[in-house]
Amino acid sequence: MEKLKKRSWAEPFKIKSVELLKMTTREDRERALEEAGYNTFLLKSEDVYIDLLTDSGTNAMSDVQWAGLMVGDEAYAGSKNFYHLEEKLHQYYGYKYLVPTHQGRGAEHMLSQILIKKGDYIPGNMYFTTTRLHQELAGGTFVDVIIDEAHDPTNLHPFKGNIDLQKLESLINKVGAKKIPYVCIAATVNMAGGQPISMENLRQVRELCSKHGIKIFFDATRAMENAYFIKVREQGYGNKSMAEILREMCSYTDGCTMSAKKDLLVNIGGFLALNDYDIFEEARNMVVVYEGLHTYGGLAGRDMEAMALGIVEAIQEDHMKARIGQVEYVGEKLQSIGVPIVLPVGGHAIFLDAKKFLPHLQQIEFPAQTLAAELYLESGIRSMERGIVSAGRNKDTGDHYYPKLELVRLTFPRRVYTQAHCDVTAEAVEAVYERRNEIKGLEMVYEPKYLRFFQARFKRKM
Ligand code: PLI
Repeated sequence: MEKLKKRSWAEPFKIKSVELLKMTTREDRERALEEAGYNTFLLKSEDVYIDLLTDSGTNAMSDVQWAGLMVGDEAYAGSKNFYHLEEKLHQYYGYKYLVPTHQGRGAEHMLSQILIKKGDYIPGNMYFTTTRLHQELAGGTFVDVIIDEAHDPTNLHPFKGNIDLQKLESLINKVGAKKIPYVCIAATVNMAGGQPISMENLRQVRELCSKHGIKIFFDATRAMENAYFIKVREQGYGNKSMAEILREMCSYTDGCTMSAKKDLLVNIGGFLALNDYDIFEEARNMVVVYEGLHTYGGLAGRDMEAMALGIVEAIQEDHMKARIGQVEYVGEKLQSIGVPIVLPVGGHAIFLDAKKFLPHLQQIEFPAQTLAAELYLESGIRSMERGIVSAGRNKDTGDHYYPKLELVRLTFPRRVYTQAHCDVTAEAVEAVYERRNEIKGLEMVYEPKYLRFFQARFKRKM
């Protein structure tokens, strides 16, 4: 008898409830795609088989979190769930003050409005769509100071989310520290392919910023995934717990914005966390205008309870091993059949390199948008464009940004899909890859003013 040589691991949960999926035909999908203007954001969810659009708010909550909904304290003011969430924030992230928000961009809005003045610069490790827009709406200019390796899909640097200290320092020398209200550090870096930042780099950025009196705000949306990468990749952290690593990461920053819809295993929610009392005071004033009272910030008590419980579940190492392990599993499959993807495989998603996948298309023919549409047509799998459409236009010149990375993101919701779904996904990508030479590009026929990727419409080029 042949021996099984390897010891596998599996998810640290079992399935208690399932949601049935609708299967569609190619004709159904052709019709749905046309109606959606070749934009996967505009598809109806019921027309989707495996939904890899995003890991945002699409997580499966545990039975304990669902039970937590029943102990939601829906008082207008002073809900006990707010205090529970505050306790978990102190315990795991270490920040002093909490302002809940309906989701991440609510926190980004307040932070940007409070700290950014017209003419300011906000350096960051690659842009994120909503983060940069809020910085710009507040009168600031985002400056990308991520290391060059992050823009190269094949570079195997283990921490492609790192900040290039020389780029940061020359910006400080050029515009002056007074024009830089804060450095915005994302962990992991979504647009770079879910790439982590190292602890060493965080520490160095802290030193540099402290020297110039510049604050650091953390986009902690996927910081726990980043903590896992530090644990498995960075020297000296292998024996530290995820909780210790997360606390140390946060200790180099002055506060964070959080979209709890990712790491924290909930369907809605976010917060702004701060150490500075004066900024907190401003945010606490502002939140009542835009989100809701400072003890609920646009959330129901039950949402805050699910989030508090989610923090504790998400920080578990076995959870993170399975979460990131699933993404790596798909990455290995695609690599083995030669499909071009961003390497190393990131925390939350596989990113197909659309420039290499469809080299016959110009960037202005929207290769990533095209590829996302083709994958849906092939299989009912929904993915997301992360290229020229997402990058938008330069606010001063009105020209398209032409990002080096032209990617399609296959994003894995936490605790939702099985290994068989992963196999089906890899096979569908392979089928599109085999007919890649016949694929034609798209033309944009409707372009919204803000965050155009959500609602833009396209048609096939003849
Ligand atoms: O979607 P929000 O407003 O809860 O969060 C905005 C947001 C902020 N930072 C980062 C790194 C994000 O990834 C993020 C949202 N991301 C989405 C929706 C995504 O699909 O990746």
